Amino acid sequence: MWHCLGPVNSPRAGPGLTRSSRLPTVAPMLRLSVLLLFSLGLAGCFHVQLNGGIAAAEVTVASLERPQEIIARLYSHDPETMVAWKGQAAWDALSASHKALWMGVVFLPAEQLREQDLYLVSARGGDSYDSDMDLVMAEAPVRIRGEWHAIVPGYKFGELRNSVSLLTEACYQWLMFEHDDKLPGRAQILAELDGLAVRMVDDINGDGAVDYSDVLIWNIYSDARHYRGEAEDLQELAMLISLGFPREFIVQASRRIVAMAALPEPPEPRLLGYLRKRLWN
Ligand SMILES: [Ca+2]
Repeated sequence: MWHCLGPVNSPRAGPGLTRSSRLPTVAPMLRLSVLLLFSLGLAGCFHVQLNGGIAAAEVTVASLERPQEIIARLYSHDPETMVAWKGQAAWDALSASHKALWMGVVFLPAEQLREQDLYLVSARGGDSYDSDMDLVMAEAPVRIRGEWHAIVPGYKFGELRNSVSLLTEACYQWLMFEHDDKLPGRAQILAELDGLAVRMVDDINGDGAVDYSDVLIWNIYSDARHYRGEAEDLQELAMLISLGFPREFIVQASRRIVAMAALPEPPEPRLLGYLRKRLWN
């Protein structure tokens, strides 16, 4: 039976600090099942997630240059669509953890997209069945009120697993803030996204380099420990999006996720509090 492990200390984590490794994390076998789930040979498989997967979220794809022109609009899987797709018996036969992992999965179409272009994938609303990330579906889901984003290069829609996550939202909001909502050209955007990735995550896909591909593939269930910042900051952004806070709060929390991850070493707890306060104001 799959189960959650307790907190695992990261080598970067100091005493009294809440590093991302202290998010609920999953056993190695479960990590394998996350990888398998998103590697079923189904290209364009994205996981829409905040703290855990978000079911029945409205997911739109638009050109990054013209975000108001929606190219595709879909909804992430919820229990109802899973039963309609797999059948009641097959759904009932799934373990609790596999049911939870299917929440938030969405297959985005690659046919209408150009590999060399950049796209904005936006997720809105939906239901959180596993906000405590214990991989047990809650009886009554929590309704999500806000929206979050991922900048996705066109060729990524042909890959097997990527996410619209807290980290993709942090990157999107960082870039939008830095450029006063007027994003530069494709090459500069990609270079800046790669630069943010180096600050924020490890080489998650194991290709020997850290770049934006590692942010896109980051899954809060299986890769929480690969975010270099504080679990507290991720959870704060998840809470603000869930409650539908105004964008200025989302921007502040996103910038803190990037900035705190960039610290070379965990600071003293008192300094950490000071930094948070400065970054907040
Ligand atoms: Ca990599």
